[in-house]
Amino acid sequence: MKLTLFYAPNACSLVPYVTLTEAGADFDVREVNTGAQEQKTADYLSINPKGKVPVLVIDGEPLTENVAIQQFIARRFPQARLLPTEGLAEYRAISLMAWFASTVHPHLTPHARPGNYTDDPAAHASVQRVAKQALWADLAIAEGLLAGREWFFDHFTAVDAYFFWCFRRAGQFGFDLSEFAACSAHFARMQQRPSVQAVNAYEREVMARFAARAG
Ligand SMILES: N[C@@H](CCC(=O)N[C@@H](CS)C(=O)NCC(=O)O)C(=O)O
Repeated sequence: MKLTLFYAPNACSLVPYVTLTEAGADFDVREVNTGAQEQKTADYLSINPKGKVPVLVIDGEPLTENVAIQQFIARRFPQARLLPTEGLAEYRAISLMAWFASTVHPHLTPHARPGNYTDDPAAHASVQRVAKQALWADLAIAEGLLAGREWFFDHFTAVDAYFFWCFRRAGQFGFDLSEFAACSAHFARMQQRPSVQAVNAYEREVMARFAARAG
């Protein structure tokens, strides 16, 4: 099986990068420079008409949406135990990932791209203020779920990889996240994992390549 991940630095394509690495999967990476709008080119849109990363191309067939990609990886590499498979836990894992995708992620994007939410530049600060309040409510829920636990389930899963990206992205906007002690401890635990160290190093390389190309 040939796997190719379309990946952009800082973006949520980090999620399947970490999960594929945790799975021990053999995969290629195609770097997408979203700063240069490569995701909106005709070539890219022919792979993903949504013009977003990630895409995981599986034997030539594109699969989009982190919720689906994470489940694909977990089922394809069962020995890595990347999602619970028993009882309600299986569905609670999907429920959490759906929440990250449908709610938490949209409360992050306005801090990078307020223009996606209003065509009035004077309203950017207001959009960001409201998104931050909503993000804080999300993080308070995650804090409750992680309190006293190492991982969302009884061992590391793809859900942890996904939440790691959400929390990392929030930190990249310069927010002080220290009040979320359990989330911060989860983040620190994730930073120790070789998969995360690999993606951090790879991200630095890609960003340096893009910067060199931009001159
Ligand atoms: N619902 C999608 C979200 C994908 C998404 O929004 N990706 C962002 C990066 S985090 C992107 O490609 N943005 C580029 C753009 O909007 O032009 C998923 O979970 O896979």
